[in-house]
Amino acid sequence: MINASPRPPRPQSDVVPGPPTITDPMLYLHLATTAQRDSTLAARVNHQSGTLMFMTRRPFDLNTGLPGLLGFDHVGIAVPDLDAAINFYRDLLGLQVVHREENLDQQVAEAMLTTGENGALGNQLQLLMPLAEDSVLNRFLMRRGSGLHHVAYAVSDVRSASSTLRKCGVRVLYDAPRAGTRGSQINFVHPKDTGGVLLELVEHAAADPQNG
Ligand code: V0V
Ligand code: CO
Repeated sequence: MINASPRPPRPQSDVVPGPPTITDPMLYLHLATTAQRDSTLAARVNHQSGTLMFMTRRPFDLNTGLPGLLGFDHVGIAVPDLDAAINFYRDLLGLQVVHREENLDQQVAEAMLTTGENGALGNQLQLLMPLAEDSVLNRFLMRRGSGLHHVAYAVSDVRSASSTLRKCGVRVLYDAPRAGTRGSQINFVHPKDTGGVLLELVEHAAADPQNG
């Protein structure tokens, strides 16, 4: 029999604090079962991580998903040696480099690769190498080793998408979008609020030939 733990308070305002991690297994079980019963409960329980995710105070108001979401954009992979990683994907899969850039704001050197035929939106691999020891990417490599770093989604308006997601209670990292690849504007959602994968929002520059 599960102890009747107090129900979590419903978020009252648009600004919802970051998700607490549930360490009490009984509370976790209670929340999981309550969330299953009560479809209007503004909380979701991530069964894998035990993290309570306040996904939104009005999850069903969004209904059709994130307005302005255009599709997948790229998958980002953290690597310690960019040229070695490019050669690896070129030799193994025949991927082609369509763009290279150093982003000093993000402190990364990056290469965009595609399968060739359909080089546009949604079909790109972004290889990222840190440019500085104290960069977030180097911290990631030191802590977790090379591997999947983020999944990026193209949106028509990154400010509006960020604002909507913020209202849904996830931590959007920047108050204002920052410079991304090929003149795009980007923002991120914290991986601890998405089940473990850093989520990037990309609004492509209007002049970008790869834009759609
Ligand atoms: C950190 N963690 C991650 C993660 N980075 N988990 C999944 N995916 C990632 N990428 C985990 C980490 O293992 C810890 O979990 C926890 O989050 C906190 O780690 P931390 O070391 O304290 O975190 P920080 O200080 O490194 O910050 C993490 C965030 C940081 C996400 C806030 O990476 C960030 O600001 N990212 C946004 C900028 C960015 O990533 N730029 C590079 C891509 P445990 O171990 O405690 O469980 S630039 C790009 O994509 C561009 C330019 C583009 O596409 O145009
Ligand atoms: Co990216």
